[in-house]
Amino acid sequence: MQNGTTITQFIIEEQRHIEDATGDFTSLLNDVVTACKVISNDVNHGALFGVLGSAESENIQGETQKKLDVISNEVFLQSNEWAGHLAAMASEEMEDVYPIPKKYPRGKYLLVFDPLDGSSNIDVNVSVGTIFSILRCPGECKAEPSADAFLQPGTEQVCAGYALYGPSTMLVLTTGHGVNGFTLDQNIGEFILTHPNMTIPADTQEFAVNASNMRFWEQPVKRYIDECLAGSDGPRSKDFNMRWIASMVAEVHRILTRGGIFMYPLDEKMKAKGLGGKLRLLYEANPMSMIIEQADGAGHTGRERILDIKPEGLHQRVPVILGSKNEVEQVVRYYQEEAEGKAKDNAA
Ligand code: AHM
Ligand code: MG
Repeated sequence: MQNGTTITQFIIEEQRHIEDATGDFTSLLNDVVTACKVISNDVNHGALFGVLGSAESENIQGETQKKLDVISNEVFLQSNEWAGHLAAMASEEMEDVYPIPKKYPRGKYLLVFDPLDGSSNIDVNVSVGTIFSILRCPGECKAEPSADAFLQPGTEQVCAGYALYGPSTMLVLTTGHGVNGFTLDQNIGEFILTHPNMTIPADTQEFAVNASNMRFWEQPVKRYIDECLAGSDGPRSKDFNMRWIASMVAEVHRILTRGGIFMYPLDEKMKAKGLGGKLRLLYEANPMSMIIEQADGAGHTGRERILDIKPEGLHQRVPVILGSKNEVEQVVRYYQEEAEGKAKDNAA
């Protein structure tokens, strides 16, 4: 087999064109990649390593943690705390910011991650993943950063990526210059560039949504899905296919590969609980939206572009509608039409 481009080589070559690059970012990404390899190994060995099942704890969201959620979180912290590139980390599995321990130097970046997304799938041996986002620490981060340092809109992300632990392990990455996918060669322990310049077709005939929530959906989402289900006899004049893996990384990866629309919209059940959505802005919606937009897709809540949201909390939840551009725009149009209709009714 011919030698491929390793992820390290790819990142170094990409960073070479950036003036003032110190090598810090390249080195940080290397540590993130190492963490993903370790998690991949744990996930692959599953029951053999005794890592399946629940831990006896809950995370900040009140969700029961899986053993692998806790292990993956630890792996990420340990891999990334020592090298001096980070000022702090934050994760789905920790209520507060994780400051870099005093024995290590503090750097200029912030790392925020969901160490094992879709972990309800882990015990049934279905794909899961890690999602991460890198931000610059605002100011010079002389003092220990608080949660406020992380509350930057998604447009400020320096890098976003995910690792997918599926039939093969993949890492998909953007630094704002397109999206590239790498496959882990288990024999040599390296991620090799296998999916250069990933792009999403603007049109699609495939949607992903948890349809068990249908009775709680807002009217624009109901309208969109009803029209998809009506198929070639309905207003869309084409038949749609449906997928739901309940693993956002696997879902986004499918969309990057063959197009589609993914939705976890706001619904009445969430509103009644005072929640802004199901998925978390900083370590799920933002990194995935950056990747999707960089691949020519779109990421929206129905009411605003996800990357424009000014975050208010570390674990803030938002509605997510992302994927093929024309389909996302169709849903957004339905939201606009509903808002205009309501405005007219109020004026009458
Ligand atoms: P998690 O971060 O607790 O794993 O939850 C996020 C996951 C997403 O990967 C997936 O899209 C969604 O939750 C599935 O939700 P549901 O169980 O309602 O289908
Ligand atoms: Mg998650």
